[in-house]
Amino acid sequence: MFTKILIANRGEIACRIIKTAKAMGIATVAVYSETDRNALHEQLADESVAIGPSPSNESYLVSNKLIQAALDTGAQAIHPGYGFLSENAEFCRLCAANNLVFIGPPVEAILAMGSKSAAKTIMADAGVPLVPGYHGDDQNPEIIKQAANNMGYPVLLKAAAGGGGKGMRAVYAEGEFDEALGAAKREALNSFNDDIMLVEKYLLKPRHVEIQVFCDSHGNAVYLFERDCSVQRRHQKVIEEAPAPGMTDTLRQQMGEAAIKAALAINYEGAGTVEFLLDAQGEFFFMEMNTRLQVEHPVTEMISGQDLVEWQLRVASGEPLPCSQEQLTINGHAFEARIYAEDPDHDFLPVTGRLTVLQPPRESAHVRVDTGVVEGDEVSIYYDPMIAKLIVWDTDRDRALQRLTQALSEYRIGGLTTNIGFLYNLAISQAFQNGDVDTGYIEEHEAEIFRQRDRDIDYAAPLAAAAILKLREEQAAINASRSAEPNSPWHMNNSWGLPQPKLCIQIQRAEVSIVTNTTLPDLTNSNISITESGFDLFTPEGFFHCTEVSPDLGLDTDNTDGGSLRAPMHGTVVSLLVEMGTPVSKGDTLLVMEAMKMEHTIDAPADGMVTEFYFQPGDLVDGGADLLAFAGSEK
Ligand code: MV4
Repeated sequence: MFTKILIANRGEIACRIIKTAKAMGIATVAVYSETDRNALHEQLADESVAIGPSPSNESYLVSNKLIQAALDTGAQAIHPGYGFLSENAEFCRLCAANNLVFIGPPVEAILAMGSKSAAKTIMADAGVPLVPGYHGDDQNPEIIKQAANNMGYPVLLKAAAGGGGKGMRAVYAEGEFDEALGAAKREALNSFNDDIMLVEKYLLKPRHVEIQVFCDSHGNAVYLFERDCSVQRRHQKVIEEAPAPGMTDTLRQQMGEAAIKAALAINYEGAGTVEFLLDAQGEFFFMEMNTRLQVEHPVTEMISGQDLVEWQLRVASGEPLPCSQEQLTINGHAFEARIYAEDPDHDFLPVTGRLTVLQPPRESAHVRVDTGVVEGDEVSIYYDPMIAKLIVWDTDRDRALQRLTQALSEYRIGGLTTNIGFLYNLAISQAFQNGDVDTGYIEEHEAEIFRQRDRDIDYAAPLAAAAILKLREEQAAINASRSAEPNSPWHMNNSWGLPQPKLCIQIQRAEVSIVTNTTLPDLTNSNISITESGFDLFTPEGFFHCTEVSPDLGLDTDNTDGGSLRAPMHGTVVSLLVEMGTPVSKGDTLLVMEAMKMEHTIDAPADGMVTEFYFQPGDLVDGGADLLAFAGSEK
């Protein structure tokens, strides 16, 4: 076994690999870019080496820097993780040339899977089922079209060098064929500098079911069952699970054996994933093979009880596989949800910024969080904005799904927008609960997942009001217990608990006002998490982001020519962001407060100016206290 390895990656996967290496007594070397100087992976490793500027193509993608770092530190092997150089044949060769073990497959296996056409030819010869189609060398457009006509429409054109849906075009009739082929070829040439095309029968709403395989250098091969990754958005996986819903023992065995055939056909070694499309009739077809450890490997670990990184290290160092096929069994059900800094309400644009609050749910036998960041870290523009992978396990799918929704509702992230509410809405949607998933799932259930309709706001408003009252009660209790200490600075009057006839709440993008002396619903089946800009409400009907707006100012925007702005809760004034008497615009941040470790901003309710600040930075203020006097400008 190796005594020292270098991890040529960052973030959660680098941390994941370090964890297993540590447990096996193997020393670890991390590499880090400028931005990652104090990143978690750099801190967790025994040693670390700086590899240059933040952009990946000047650091994590520069083969020579990584090889040099390994040679300088005396590492015997390099684990590439996923992404970056993990499927780069040149890097794999360079490792060998420098007497470093590449913890991954032989270079020939990477090359064999690099072209979809070549891969299909190999798989056909090995007897692995393929989607009917044409993947020949003759690229004469008439030949490709004839193949399409023969199998019948719709067909799917794919770039041989493609991936992630690029250079892919569906064609529904012969009349559209020539134009579609031209467009797909141009896109492929632009993206991959290669316009070799193949054509396949277009399967409607197939499922994406992939098999985890493992091979050693002694000719042994096993499959560690399947993962269902059908729930995707623009070819990005969103929630993965194992085993696949509805999978039978027979089909599992057939797919597992086909995957092993695929791996043996290319003399595979190490961890690999064979992706299949599974149609509604239970027929499956080879799609591609990924020659790396995948992002979603934890769901396989949870149901098999095996540590796949440990398997990789053993196999790469020449040991046989730790288990035979007969020794491997499935125990329970697991889900993985990918938590991203992105904005589902703005086309999932990546979001950058500081993670001012980062409190994952407590880890247990049921909940695992794989992450590479801690509270206070920055999600930068340079890398994938994934914050964490939330992995849950239980004895069956229903229970595991319950664990998932519970854990999502406990996850607290402040400082930037995340997809947690979206994941929650997805996880509670009826068809997902039923295990009725396919690759069209998110598009098909968009209305249910992006619930922002009036009906939902009407449902959420009384719950949000009840949540605000509950939060106030909790705050009052905290204040009361602090007041018990003599000379406590918290020993002040406060306005919590005073009857308030009306609450004004912004829910998602709607503003509503609620009379609170009516009976409000109970919150037993809902969860609340406080964020910087209000609170997140997780209900059995969906996720809602809520903010209490001041009844003085919130809805009645005409009433902005005078008055004051109040502290949303008991806390400390952090900073004053504008000068008294200086004109500001509506929405400008005037003051920042901190309460219960969370920052709250007080924004200008209209164009105008602050005429007086009543507090200075560092001052403690009561909830409801007037913070400043504001004068709106004349219209
Ligand atoms: C297909 C298909 C239907 N029929 N091939 C998408 C990316 C690329 N890796 C292959 N993909 C597909 N190939 C045939 N013959 C549907 C898809 C597809 C898809 C596959 C897996 C997961 C999500 C997907 C989303 C849209 C389309």
